[in-house]
Amino acid sequence: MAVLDQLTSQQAIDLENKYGAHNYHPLPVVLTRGEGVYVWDVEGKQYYDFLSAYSAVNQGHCHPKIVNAMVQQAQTLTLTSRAFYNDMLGKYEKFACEFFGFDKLLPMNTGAEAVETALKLCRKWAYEVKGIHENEAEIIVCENNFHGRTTTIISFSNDPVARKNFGPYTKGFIKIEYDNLVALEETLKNNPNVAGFLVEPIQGEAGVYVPSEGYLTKAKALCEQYNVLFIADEVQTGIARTGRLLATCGNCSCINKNCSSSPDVKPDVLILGKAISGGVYPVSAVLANDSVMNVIKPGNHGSTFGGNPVAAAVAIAALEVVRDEKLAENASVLGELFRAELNKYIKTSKIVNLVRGKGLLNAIVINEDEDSNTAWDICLALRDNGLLAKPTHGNIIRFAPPLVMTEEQLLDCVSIIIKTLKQFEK
Ligand code: IF1
Repeated sequence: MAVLDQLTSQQAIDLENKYGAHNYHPLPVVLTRGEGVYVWDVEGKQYYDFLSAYSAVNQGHCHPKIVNAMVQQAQTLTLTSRAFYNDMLGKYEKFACEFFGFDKLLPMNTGAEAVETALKLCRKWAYEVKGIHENEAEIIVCENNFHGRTTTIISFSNDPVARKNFGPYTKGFIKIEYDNLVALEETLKNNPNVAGFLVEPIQGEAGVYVPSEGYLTKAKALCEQYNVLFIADEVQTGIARTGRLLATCGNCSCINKNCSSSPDVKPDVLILGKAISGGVYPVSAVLANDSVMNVIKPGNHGSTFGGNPVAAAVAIAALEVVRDEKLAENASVLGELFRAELNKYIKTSKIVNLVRGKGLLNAIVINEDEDSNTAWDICLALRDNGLLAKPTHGNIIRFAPPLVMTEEQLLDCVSIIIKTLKQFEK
């Protein structure tokens, strides 16, 4: 079989099965092309993408402006390493710092690397600024978190599938219940060695859990009171997905002047990935102000590819698209519409219990056990009806379309979803 031969879906699946490590269980659909909110499989069938590569493709597939920035830069200079300067990185750092309202940015490639970077930054700050004794810093994390796949990150996961038999685990983390301010305050009060609180503004993998109103604001205030860094993992929630530039973004100094949230929840450390590149290239970043970021000195941390000129050009273009196409506003409006339409259906449904989420990060909860196959079977039927989504747990389906969707397309998707759910009503 020549590399350029067009494979059938089954051939592509067989190849992955035989030659690829079995670290995923993909929905059986083989995609070959994407444009905006649509993807096509190798047999030519068109689908709405309702996953957006886990919220990486917020700007839509193959956005011409972002792809063009990548191609132009790829033809000019791709990689210098940080051993030398390049003429794109500084431009990007300035752009992103002004965009999100921080003093400095540290560039990495994947979300997990950016989380690792934030953890290292937090520990170093604890020893050199806060004055915690070396090797004694603790970082508070939440139950059911998802922050990536590295050895340290899975050390504080409580998903047995992600964690079992990968020990010994990294120490220095205290796990508390998500959305529980009492637990946070108790932990802060009883542990003078706490350096940071790492939190997802909405828990994605856990099943799109939106915390109570005011949780993030109060958690941030508690962190300030105890001189602890509030570290927001916005890898999935960030960059317009939840209807604002950031899910933690209140009246901060960022460019999104239309934020509707009243209180200011500005993280001390902001972690971004996925959509910062519109899904065309692995780009991630940690942002912080000088008082924190300046603990990092030459040689302390880095990456061959982090901050490369292609990543920089791509990220500037991807953020410009978010701003110019008003994706946060669109996500907010379409998200309200999506939940309203599904709520109408749910009133009379026996199979769906509820829809929850913010902006265009939503999930429906199926009236079944966690270990049932119903969510998977619904996703197969959605696929057959022209819409791609993925279950998280056996009874939850995540819905996260690209944010460039129009109202007409969204209503079309709602009708596909409802038509499909009807097939499962008992
Ligand atoms: C997988 C979920 C999404 C993330 C948050 C860091 C990272 C992620 C909040 C790491 C990554 C992904 C990775 C993907 C599945 C996935 C996921 F289902 F697990 F929850 F998005 F919904 N922080 N999330 O969500 O970023 O290193 O992957 O670039 O690992 O299978 P990464």
